[in-house]
Amino acid sequence: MLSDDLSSLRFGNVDGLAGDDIVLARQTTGVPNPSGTVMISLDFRLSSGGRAPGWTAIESPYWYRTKSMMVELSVGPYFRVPILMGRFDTRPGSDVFMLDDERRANIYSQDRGRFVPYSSFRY
Ligand SMILES: [Ca+2]
Repeated sequence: MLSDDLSSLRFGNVDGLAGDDIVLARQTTGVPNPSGTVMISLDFRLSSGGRAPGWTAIESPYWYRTKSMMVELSVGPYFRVPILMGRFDTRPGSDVFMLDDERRANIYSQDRGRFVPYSSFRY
């Protein structure tokens, strides 16, 4: 039985091996402390071809958001980080596209092995 929320799953051929892969993106948003700072973390995992018996950790980016940033960005403390799959560059395989808390794009591709900035301006 699958115990994870299906909205945390994305599909694409990230690893370049036959078959679409399942990418799990589990977001955790902490409770704001008295000064209004909150930690947001994402746990990205991949199941190659959707067949692997377990998940392979991709990357677990995290950041802290302050109260002033929430006001500036007009987002609440519990917003979900937008995550998409697709081909966003010329490198092989699907990329994982993520907008961070400053609404800047980052993409992950298998050959880079980590998220890298994809935009200079906020979306
Ligand atoms: Ca694959």
